[in-house]
Amino acid sequence: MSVEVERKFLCSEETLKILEKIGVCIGQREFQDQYFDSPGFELTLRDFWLRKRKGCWELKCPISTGEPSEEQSLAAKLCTQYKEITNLPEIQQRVKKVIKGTCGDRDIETASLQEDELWLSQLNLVCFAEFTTVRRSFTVEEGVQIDLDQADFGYHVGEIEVLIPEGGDVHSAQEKIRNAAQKLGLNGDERVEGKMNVYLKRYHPEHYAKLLSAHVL
Ligand code: V4E
Repeated sequence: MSVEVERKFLCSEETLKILEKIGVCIGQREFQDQYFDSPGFELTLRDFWLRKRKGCWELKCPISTGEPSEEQSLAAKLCTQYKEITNLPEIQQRVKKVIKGTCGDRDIETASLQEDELWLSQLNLVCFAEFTTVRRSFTVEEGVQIDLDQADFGYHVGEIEVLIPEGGDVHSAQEKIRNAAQKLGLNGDERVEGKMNVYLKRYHPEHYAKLLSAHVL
């Protein structure tokens, strides 16, 4: 299990030029994401994000990093960190725990052996967002990846990402991200919206409003 620490940024022409100069392009790929939740948004209102991408399941779970120190506070404010679970039975158990009591009588371990539709319907999960992304990836130093995403609903966003093991040093990951951002000439001090923020605001404003009220987005 790993923890993804990342900072999003808006990639100007200038930033792209710097990235193409100092970064190493490690490829381009296209993928479709489908996100799932219960009709009452029990997962996303708790900041859990269940996704299927290229046939693989992933659950992003919130982690607490405690109070940031004074000097780290801006780096911390600009970054998000989520634990990523990719093992399907573990995802099912975790989801079941989060949405307690809504999964009926059947055993989820049995469900894990069945088609996706079965466990999704047992847990009353439906797809609430579906979009395709073209992603160009770069590295600027070992362990720091930069993704430039172009979503099919017309939103472009960049991400600086560091993966650490669970329980690893989140603050040093934030520091690496801060250094990479400096190299790219990024000096904004506001959080940049992710693809999901823009998607929900545009296509599911009620869901978006609930997440804003719950301080998830
Ligand atoms: C965690 C999260 C969501 C799930 C999608 O996460 P994100 O990293 O934006 O997507 P993507 O495609 O880059 O995934 P990757 O390929 O890196 O695994 S949707 C909303 N959140 C929460 C969230 C937040 N509160 N604030 C910001 C700036 N981003 C995400």
